[in-house]
Amino acid sequence: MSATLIVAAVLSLADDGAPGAAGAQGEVAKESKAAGDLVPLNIKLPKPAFRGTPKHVPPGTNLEEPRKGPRPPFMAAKGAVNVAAGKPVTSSDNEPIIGSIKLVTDGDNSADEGSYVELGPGLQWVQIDLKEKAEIWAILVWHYHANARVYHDVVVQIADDPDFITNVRTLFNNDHDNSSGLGLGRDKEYWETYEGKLIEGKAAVARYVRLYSKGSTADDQNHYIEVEVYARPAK
Ligand SMILES: [Ca+2]
Ligand SMILES: [Ca+2]
Repeated sequence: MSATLIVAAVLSLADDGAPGAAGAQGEVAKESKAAGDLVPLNIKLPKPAFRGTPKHVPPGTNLEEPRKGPRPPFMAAKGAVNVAAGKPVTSSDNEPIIGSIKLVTDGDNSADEGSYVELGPGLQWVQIDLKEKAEIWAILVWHYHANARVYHDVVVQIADDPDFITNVRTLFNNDHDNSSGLGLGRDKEYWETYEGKLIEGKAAVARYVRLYSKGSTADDQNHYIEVEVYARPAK
């Protein structure tokens, strides 16, 4: 064995022991032995538009404790990148109040003026066509992070077809009272921040991603700044 090969083998071991591999993601790490080496996901975060979260908890919410400090690195399969950038978006609201649904996948996750689309009040969805089946490791969503707010009935589903009939799987659902009728959600509501909400894909394979929401603590409308889908081509 050449010296180069030995070095490569040692480096590969070091990758497995990268910080953040243990703990909260232990389950994923175990599952993905077959998927090969896990590496920290390379996420480009926007500038924070505000700091801290309000002390009061809005009535009728089912909030998780805000995290102290930055999100730990998320471990995903090597080669998982944002495949949603530039991909076509459709929506339950064809005539947004502000902006265009193209903003959902235009690659800009900043809270700057003009960076968000505003959909009508009540339950609305946006849907991304990844154009081919992908092995999904993480979905990151920024609804709106120019100020602190909590969106209601956030449900994230993946499917094999655009009508969400075939092989529909729910990756996240915080509709704790099933007021949106998509099933009882066990996930918590959360404050929007510049870090976005990271939803684990658990290496599920799908072509279509759909995200629901039903207004926020700020108003009844629904907003998206960006949705990123970290995935690699499905085998
Ligand atoms: Ca955007
Ligand atoms: Ca609800």
